[in-house]
Amino acid sequence: MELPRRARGDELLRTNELLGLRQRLRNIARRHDLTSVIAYAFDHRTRMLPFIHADMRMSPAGVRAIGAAMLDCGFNKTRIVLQQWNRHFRPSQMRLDGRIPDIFMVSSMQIHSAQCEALIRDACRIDPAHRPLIIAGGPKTIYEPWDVFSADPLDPWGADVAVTGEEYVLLSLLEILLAIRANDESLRMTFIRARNSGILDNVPGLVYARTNREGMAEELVDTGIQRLLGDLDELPHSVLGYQLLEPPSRKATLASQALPASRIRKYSPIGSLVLTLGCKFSCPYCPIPAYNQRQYRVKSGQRIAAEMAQLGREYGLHYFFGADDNFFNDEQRTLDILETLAHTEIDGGPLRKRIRWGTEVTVHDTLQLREHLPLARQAGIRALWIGVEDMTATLIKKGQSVNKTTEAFHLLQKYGINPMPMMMHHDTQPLITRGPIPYGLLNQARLLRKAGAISLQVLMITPATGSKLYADAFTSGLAYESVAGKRVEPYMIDANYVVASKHKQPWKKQFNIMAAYLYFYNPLRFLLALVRPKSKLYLADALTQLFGMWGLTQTIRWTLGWALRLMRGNIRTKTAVPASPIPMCNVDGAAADHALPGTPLAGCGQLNAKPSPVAAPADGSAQNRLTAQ
Ligand code: B12
Ligand code: SF4
Repeated sequence: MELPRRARGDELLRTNELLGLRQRLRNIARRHDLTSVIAYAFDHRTRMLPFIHADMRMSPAGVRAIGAAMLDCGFNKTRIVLQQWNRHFRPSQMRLDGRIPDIFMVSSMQIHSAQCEALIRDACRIDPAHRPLIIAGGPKTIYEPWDVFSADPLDPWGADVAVTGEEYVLLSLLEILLAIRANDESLRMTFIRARNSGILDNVPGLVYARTNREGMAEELVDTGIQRLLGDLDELPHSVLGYQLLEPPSRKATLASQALPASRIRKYSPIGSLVLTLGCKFSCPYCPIPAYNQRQYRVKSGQRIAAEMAQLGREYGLHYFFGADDNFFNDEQRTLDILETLAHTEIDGGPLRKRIRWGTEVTVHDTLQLREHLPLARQAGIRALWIGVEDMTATLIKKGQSVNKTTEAFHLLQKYGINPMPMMMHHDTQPLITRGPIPYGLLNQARLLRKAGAISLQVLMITPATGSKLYADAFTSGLAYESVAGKRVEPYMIDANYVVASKHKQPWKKQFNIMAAYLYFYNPLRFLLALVRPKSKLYLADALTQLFGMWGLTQTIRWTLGWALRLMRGNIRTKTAVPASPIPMCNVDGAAADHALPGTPLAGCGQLNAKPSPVAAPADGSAQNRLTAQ
């Protein structure tokens, strides 16, 4: 089920709305000496192909963006902790500026939910009188905000609030809280007063709990779908987030200083950058168009050039990855960015000589832009990840075909850009086929390699939260509950595991993925890549082979056991959509925008429904009252 769309014409923030909010907060921030920690949840069991290097060596843009927004608004006592680098970090032991932080934020993808929950649980061990305000956000929370609240009275834990949106939502929440915060009051206490008064209901993009006397979430209030930032030039500069990274360590606590600028390149040599967001296609298994409210959002060429140049100057970063959904989506806007990057001069030389970058595009748009591909290369692009999915377009039609894909790959290779195909394996695709139509997975891997691919991504089609096909995958008996006694856990929903299939022998699908990778990444091909490389970039092909072989060992290590379980059978499928067990409603007591089918609504909106005016903070007893919330 996709996220609902806001009323037409009301999807985006007004021009300069984020700029205004940032300015207002800067004026308020001086009066509040806030400390905050932002953690990126990461489950190390997900370390395998196709992203075995990037997962550790590219610090995620989401937490950096949130950190940048905090710093930009004047909250400079902020630290970003990546579980990739700090797997023993314990929020219950964190101290920043010698004290327990005022705010603890967690960002998570769906596959890292177990770690997200563990982090929140650990933060909840802090005595309620000193507990930070706990805010959850990121791709998991955007689609399943209820999952950061406990439904079990015998096992209470949970975030105070889930943010289902971006920077603007978080900053709006902070603006409201700081406007009513009393001098000595903890921010969590301020939040509870604000929540109970109903003033948060005017901020679309939040989900908070109405609690009983024991502090248990009895119902969740969803303030609705966020308004999106249309002009991405209004975002705080990406250089800021890097200043806040916690140095890698094995400790549970935080270091006294953030990672120095001189060491950033060592740990995060690839800089992921938001350039554009959104996509014009409508693939039924993809949540991206609906999340973006069918809008296409962009940064200007000048802004992108300025960010890349400054990241190079300050941290020595030269390799970038655009966090785009489909960078070639809009011809005019793409050309604006490419022209600017190709012609910008910095420090007396062309920027394009100092930067190398890649991003995601489609076959269709690559061919549309065929005459501009030399410009793309001139602008520093050296690799493009292309959603080929299935070359024969049996799974999905988005303008690709065997000939078109081959043509697009040849063109890219000709102009010195590495085509990096992303394939989707599905129930009806065999491993290998004979005959004129290259329907089999290996047939396609072979064609793609011949056409110039130096890397390969093969994922099993898996229900994605927020996509059109999501709910149906559960009600139709496609999604597995458990296999041979082992439950499907969140870390396994990364499309590397076969966890949703109607195939009679699903283990074959699991082995097919391994076989395709083994076909593509192997010692023989490594040797060939040394003497007859596919890439014009020196050693790029051979090095990718080495990474691929290493990644494949990890893929086999993690998924072989699952394949064997699939062979044993005893597959139990899910019967219902994984919806919130806690009743959810919108601010008027009607069905919530983020609720999935099956979410209880009965009685929702009755509890504490009558907002109390913003109660004045109880002076001395304010902290004590917290224990009862
Ligand atoms: C770049 C990228 C990657 C990179 C890098 C990830 C990284 N470490 O940076 C790589 C290639 C490694 C990658 C891998 C995968 N990815 Co990926 N990736 C992306 C992509 C294209 C951009 C991410 C990004 O940087 N966005 C820009 C930032 C600014 O946006 P953001 O992270 O969403 O953060 C914003 C908000 O969410 C919010 N926010 C975020 N955190 C928090 C926290 C708080 C407290 C608050 C208030 C707000 C907040 O504010 C932020 C600023 O606007 C997104 C799609 C997209 N356009 O977002 C998919 C995406 C994140 N990936 C996705 C997936 C599924 C994967 C893989 C599982 C794919 C696979 N099968 O292998 C793997 C996982 C690997 C792993 N072990 O973690 C999904 C996640 C779906 C979900 N619901 O969790 C996404 C959303 C794509 C999709 N299908 O919609 N990915
Ligand atoms: S082309 Fe890619 S980003 Fe666009 S809808 Fe399809 S899968 Fe999603």
